[in-house]
Amino acid sequence: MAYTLPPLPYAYDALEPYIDAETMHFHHDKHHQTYVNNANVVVETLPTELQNWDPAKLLQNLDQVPADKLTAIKNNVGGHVNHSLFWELLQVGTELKGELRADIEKTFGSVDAFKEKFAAAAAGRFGSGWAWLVVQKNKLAIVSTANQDTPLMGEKYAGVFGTPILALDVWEHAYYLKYQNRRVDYIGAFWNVVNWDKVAELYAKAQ
Ligand code: MN3
Repeated sequence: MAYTLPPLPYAYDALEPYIDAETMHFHHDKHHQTYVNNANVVVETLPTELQNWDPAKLLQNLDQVPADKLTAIKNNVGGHVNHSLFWELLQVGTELKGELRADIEKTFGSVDAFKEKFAAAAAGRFGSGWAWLVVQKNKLAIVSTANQDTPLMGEKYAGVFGTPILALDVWEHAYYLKYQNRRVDYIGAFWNVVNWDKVAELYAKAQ
């Protein structure tokens, strides 16, 4: 059961001017497609049962993956799952509200304090990786991972755990065309394109 590249759930220019259409074309059509292609090459070499699993389930059960395939699975299945989630988390014009807003205020002190802490995790991730808002045992937490690791992989493999409900890709390929080396500006712009409706949906599911 080969993985396929999911189409973007909106037009390439839907996130302008915060994330430009050219970046979205390269990021989705080239980078994500490459993760899908490379994931399919390595998944084909796994035991048949694992080949039929949902890719997220595979990342949650890395103990089952043969050691010599582990890095390729983490990088490429991780890349596929992370980007598939990331596209869905972006949209202009939604609002943080309801239970999720209340929990963010309770956990981090205020929405601004939450954004500051998340931005610091994203800016402080050395090299390539991701910043995450996760649900850990019914509590919100901010974590970051290297490369294409995801909290879904668990502490043993990603250094952190939890169910992702918000993600920010801080690989240079996510921002370099528009922002060059200014990762902090990209992170600032990100708050204009967070799909809070999707975050709230994932938050409800993760309880
Ligand atoms: Mn990326």
